[in-house]
Amino acid sequence: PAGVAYAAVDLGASSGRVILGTVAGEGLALEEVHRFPNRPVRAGGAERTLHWDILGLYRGVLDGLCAAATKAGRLASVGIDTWAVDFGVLDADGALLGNPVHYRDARTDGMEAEVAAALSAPELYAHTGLQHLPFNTVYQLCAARRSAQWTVARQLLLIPDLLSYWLTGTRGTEVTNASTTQLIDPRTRDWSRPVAEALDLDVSLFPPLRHPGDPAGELLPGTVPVAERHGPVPVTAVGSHDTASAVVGVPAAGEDFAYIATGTWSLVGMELDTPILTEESRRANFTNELGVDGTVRYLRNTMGLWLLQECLREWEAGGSRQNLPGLLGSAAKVPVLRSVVDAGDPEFLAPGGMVGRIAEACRRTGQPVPRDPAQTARCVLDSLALAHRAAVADAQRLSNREVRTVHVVGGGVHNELLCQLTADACGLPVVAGPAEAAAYGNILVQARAAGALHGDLATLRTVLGSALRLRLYEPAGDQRPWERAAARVRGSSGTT
Ligand code: LFR
Repeated sequence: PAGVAYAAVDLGASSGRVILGTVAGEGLALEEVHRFPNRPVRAGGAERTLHWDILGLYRGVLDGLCAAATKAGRLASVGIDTWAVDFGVLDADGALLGNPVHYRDARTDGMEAEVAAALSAPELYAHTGLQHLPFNTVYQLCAARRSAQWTVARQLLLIPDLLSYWLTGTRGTEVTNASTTQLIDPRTRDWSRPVAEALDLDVSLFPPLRHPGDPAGELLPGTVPVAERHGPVPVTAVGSHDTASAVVGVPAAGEDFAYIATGTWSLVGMELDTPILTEESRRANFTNELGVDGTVRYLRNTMGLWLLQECLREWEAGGSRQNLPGLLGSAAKVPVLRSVVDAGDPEFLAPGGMVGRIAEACRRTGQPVPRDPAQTARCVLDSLALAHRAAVADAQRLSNREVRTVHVVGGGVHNELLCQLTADACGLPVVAGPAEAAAYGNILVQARAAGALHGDLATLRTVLGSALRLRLYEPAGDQRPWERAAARVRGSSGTT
């Protein structure tokens, strides 16, 4: 294709993608060149730890970059974003010690108490502004330091930084993703020494911080041979937390918008200039993750399409595989808000037995128990819309800013029922798209670093506006059913 080409590596919890972005003038075109499954693996002795298959993922990255270089001719740069919080442990030779552990593994059980003994939850929040999630890196580190591997550990690399290290031989810690460790102070955007000291964690195990747009080395000779034909290929740091890149890829005009980055998770919130570290914000379980260009991603994690993915996996394993479009069609016919669960409840975090856990939550709260896949799917989607509503309302209240439009980006864009229910629940227009927001954000930051695009985030987003076909969902008028339904869920995730 004509124009300058950039490759975005975007790894989510269920699949990885390599996407080629071509910038010509002020225009931007994206093309997916490779997609591969991300299948966690449970292995080991008695513990049976849930791991990421990191070498399989790296293989997918290499194949994807090969496909991208073959297609583009010359790659101007490569950028990597993945899910957050997880890390690899390196020894003194720079070799990886074991497979990185999945954040859904049970090794963090009991770690909350250990951390709380050193630093109360309000203190931890006042320093880091991070939502309590049982898998935040601090809890994982408390578990990891008990392992035999830890005695020879010399360095920690977050997942995108680990892949970047293998591609380039250079090491750094990209700051948007570092902010999810719960070891960063969002005011200074640097490591929080008080937190590290209180928890006796050595933050110098992480290599120095780098920022979106910073150079992050060049592909090592021989890693992607076809890419080398035109000379060295730089790797550029992007918002390496996929959600940071996805927020850059929100095609918003102006400031009065909320975003919902949908996928395995629903990340619901607003883009702010400064963090909100109040006790009220902590109790509402809002997080202050760092965004690109000095922004703060003020948002709440809710469970997301994970709830449905797990049900689908279970039905398939039980021999009653569901076809997704058919299932969503049947779910659309189930009466709205028949039963709902709290999509923020950590009880839904671990894999396995999801259909039963959803049924049990309905039974416990005195609601009709879903009896078939359509009713279960509808319960999940209504529950997600309800969680979206609560988070959008809380974000406005806590930030004292009004939202006029809700942007839905990520995989959930393809789920029309979810988008419409979200508009209805929020009582606000929903603009859906792009599904590949993280790849868009990744490529916009690379292209700006290379000098092909200019300006702040708002300016970069205008490039998106012209490149995309977006879909608008107008809200149905009546908010009262959603208000009543909100009262039925326990609201451990914080509700209005
Ligand atoms: C989404 C995401 C979320 C993060 C979760 C775990 O892919 O990155 O932002 O909380 O995965 O890393």
